Amino acid sequence: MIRKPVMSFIADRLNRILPSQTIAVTQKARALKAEGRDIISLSAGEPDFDTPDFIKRAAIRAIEAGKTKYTDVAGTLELRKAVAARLNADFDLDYKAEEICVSTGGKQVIYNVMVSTLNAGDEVIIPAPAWVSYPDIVTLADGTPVIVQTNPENGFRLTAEQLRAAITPQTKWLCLNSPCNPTGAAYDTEALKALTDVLLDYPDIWILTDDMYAKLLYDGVVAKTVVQVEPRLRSRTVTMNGVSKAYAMTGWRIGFAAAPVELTRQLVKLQGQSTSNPCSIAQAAAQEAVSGPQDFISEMVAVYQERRNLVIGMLNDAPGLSCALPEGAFYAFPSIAGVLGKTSKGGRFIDSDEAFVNALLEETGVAAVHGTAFLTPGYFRISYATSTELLKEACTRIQIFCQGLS
Ligand code: AKG
Repeated sequence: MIRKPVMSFIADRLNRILPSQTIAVTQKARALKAEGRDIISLSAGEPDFDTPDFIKRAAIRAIEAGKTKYTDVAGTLELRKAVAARLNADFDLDYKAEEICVSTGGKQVIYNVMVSTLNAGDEVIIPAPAWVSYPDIVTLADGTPVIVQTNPENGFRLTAEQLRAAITPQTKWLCLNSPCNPTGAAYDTEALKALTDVLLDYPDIWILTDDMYAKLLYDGVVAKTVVQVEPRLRSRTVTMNGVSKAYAMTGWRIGFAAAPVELTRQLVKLQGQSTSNPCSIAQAAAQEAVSGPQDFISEMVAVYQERRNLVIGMLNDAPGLSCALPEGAFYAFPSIAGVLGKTSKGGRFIDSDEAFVNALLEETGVAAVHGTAFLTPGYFRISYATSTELLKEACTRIQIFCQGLS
């Protein structure tokens, strides 16, 4: 679908996509705060923890050692080896350095993958709720996103039946994200095996598994990744991960792909003609992150788990909202079914999730992202990667807002 052109000079491919909604809401919240409004932003998927000092020091050492020049387009050999070792330690995966491509964040990994492989008409299956950027990146790359709505009754996990029904001769990729942004749903071995069994029947379909939140799991839940569960899919899987969320390094922009060498070479070719290598200093920091001490991650996870419990409890106490307990990531994705059709104290009619988050922002200063941005109307997403104090205050405001609806 071509949206109304913003400017006739602009290419159709850009008119087909929207600005990133997570970024748009975050920027709006930032602008309101700058105007002096009392805003609590729960919109961005960004850890409030600072990047650990030992990682920062590695970046400072890199600058001082003059590591300020171009690196290999795919990332330094040292970082690619360190990434391979981390994937081995965490998921039992066996990749060589030439099968790793480091990019400027996970987003560039997905972009590289889609632009390198999609022709017009190729379909990409995306289970929804889904992270805002998947469909737009697919569209930008001339592909067709095929959205499959998962059900809350299945914990928002794609089932084998749903996957089989979505497959057509045009299907080129399945995009999986576990734990999922925005629902926090994670696939255990059984849930993943059900999907990989279907994929074994379709040898032309590739799998992009976005494991960005795989270290952020609660209550002892263990999530697996595709190749770990079904090594026969290794030759057609891209395992995507990065340092943004698990190491509190969003601004450093380092993501990576582990993929068969033939595809990796194409990702590198594209990257060499677009951004060249990711930042050399950020690469040095990422190398320290993935190969240095990992114990701070479990400390962060323990804090996220406490916050999750607090937030889910408070949201479920807000009249008209209901929210399942997420297994991973740092998002809550409550349903607003019980408040649709009501009017806020400020006189705003809540006829959609977008109307809900707009009214919430205007009347309480709490910024959240509407479910439609994640392809699932009737919900909204809040990030609980924010201080416990602010979360309490934000959830109290949400409760008061919902109590005031009539
Ligand atoms: C999110 O908020 O969902 C993120 O992953 C970070 C911002 C972005 O969408 O790139």
